[in-house]
Amino acid sequence: MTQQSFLADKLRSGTPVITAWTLLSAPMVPELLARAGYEAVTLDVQHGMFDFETTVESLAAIALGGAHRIARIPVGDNALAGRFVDMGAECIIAPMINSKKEAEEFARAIKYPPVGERSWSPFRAAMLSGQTSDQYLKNANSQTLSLAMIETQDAIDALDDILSVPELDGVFVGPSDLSLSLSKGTALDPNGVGTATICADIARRTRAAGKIAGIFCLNAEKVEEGINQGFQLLSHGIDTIFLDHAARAALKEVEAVVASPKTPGVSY
Ligand code: 3PY
Ligand code: MG
Repeated sequence: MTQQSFLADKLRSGTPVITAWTLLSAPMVPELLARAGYEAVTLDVQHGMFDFETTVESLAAIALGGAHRIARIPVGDNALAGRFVDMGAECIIAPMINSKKEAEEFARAIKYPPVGERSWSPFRAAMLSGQTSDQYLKNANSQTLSLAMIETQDAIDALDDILSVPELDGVFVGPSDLSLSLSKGTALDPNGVGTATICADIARRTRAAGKIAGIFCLNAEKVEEGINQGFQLLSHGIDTIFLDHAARAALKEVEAVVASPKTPGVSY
């Protein structure tokens, strides 16, 4: 199977891409989200339940479902970033990048020389992208995206430096941690107006630097707002929240039917 399109090309062309976001580590969940029509699926290895094996299986399951493959690594785990791109992730999101040095170290871990120091053995990645090793080597640095999460006051203070790193493809905003950091731990306010204003400024500066801007969104309204602010990669919801909401709605529906049946019940 040859991969028809690449996330990097879509994002660089400016087209917004919406990614589902998954914490549950059963590979069928990301496949189901991909088959539901999400253009990309993000495996959250920072806060989710994934280990290396379930991440590997889930990357293949996303490909089977026809979506683009993204993984978020745990804080500072650049070695894992290298392993995930070897296993076929098209994009790595690195949390809590607070300085130019951290951005450089992260981005260089997933780019081949002379751009970075990625080590060679992309057997699975080449397979999933439908390329020979030679083709993969030729295309990997431009097709494999490094996005640094901006989610602290330190990151905002260092934003111009972070954006000046040539190996870095873009940033991804974490509004929850950002609001916590900006309020010195007193307010978790990912959807607040103050947080949105700062997010808009990050998008503007990132696009002006010629890089990709992404953001974590908890609902459709925030996705719309993010697109209007210039963000190109936008997450939508979380699988655990989807399941929780769907289960509650389904239970409410069945309880209403049981409480006032349209047809007389059978008595035994
Ligand atoms: C944040 O909002 O801080 C995130 O990292 C999203 O998961
Ligand atoms: Mg965060």
